[in-house]
Amino acid sequence: MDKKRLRIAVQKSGRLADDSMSLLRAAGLSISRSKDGLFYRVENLPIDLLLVRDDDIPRLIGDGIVDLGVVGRNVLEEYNLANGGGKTDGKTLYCLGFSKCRLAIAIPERTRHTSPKDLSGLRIATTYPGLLGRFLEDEGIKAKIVGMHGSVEVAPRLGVADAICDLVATGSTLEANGLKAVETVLECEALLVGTGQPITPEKQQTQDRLLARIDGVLASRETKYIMLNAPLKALPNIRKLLPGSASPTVIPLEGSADMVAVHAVCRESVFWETLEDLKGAGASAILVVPIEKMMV
Ligand code: PRT
Ligand code: ZN
Repeated sequence: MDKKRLRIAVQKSGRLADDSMSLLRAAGLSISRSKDGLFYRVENLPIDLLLVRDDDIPRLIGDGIVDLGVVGRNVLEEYNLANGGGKTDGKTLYCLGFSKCRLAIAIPERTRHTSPKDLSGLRIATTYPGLLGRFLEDEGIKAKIVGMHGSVEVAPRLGVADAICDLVATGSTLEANGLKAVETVLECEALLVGTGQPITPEKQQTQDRLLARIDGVLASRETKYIMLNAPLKALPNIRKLLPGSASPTVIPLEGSADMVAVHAVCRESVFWETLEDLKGAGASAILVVPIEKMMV
């Protein structure tokens, strides 16, 4: 691979893969597949993508093989803990908001649980011994960590453990195995991670450009453009109701001296309740439209 090209590791297939590629495409990267499926070359920017298993991403970043990576907080923090925490730890640049889940401790449904202390003396099966160990230490609990490589949810039924510590999204896997989540160890989502180390000026320039675009993509996902008509006298109230918008544009309406059009970029979600409140305050012809791209 060319040393002048920025390298980004993304998951080859799995829960992070599609959203990672969509984010990069939304940032304007035109990506073409290679024959071996390991590298993707970006045609319009000096960037190469490395398609790997998610567990390898923190090491690739730590070893400086790639400059950036998209990985779950659970995988990054577990790696950092296993490696003693230090200079080669990946540094989080952005929380990307997808692949959300939590690392939780779960016990059989019928077992009583009122506080973390109830976990004392239990055997807890997990593929995250570092994160579980930190949680137990922080809570002052003595429990046995049973390291597993997968299918942790069956451990209690097999008699290998009394509890598990695993990722939970909808909770249906726990339910299917007669388990209930009782403690949260870590809230997780996909992260954009960098090396925290200096890179060549060419790569830095590419990285800065990419990060500015990712910033724009993330901001535009939350942001909406609102347009409405309002009586001039209702303007102070309407301004207060517009979520996350500091200075809306107010435009006179042709042929009606006491009505104006208000246009605003709202940096927070716009709910039906907000629209109802705006209407209640006198607004009419309210339009909420998504923003495709933005650069601030
Ligand atoms: O092949 P590779 O090693 O790259 O992928 P992988 O199989 O190790 O990981 P993958 O693709 O399953 O998950 C990648 C990342 O997605 C994880 O590291 C998390 O950060 C995030 N993520 C989000 C999840 C889940 N949601 C999730 N539900 N990772 C795993 N699960 C599993 C969980 O382990 C459990 O078995 O799904 C089950 C629970 O789901 P619910 O919906 O039944 O609660
Ligand atoms: Zn994995």
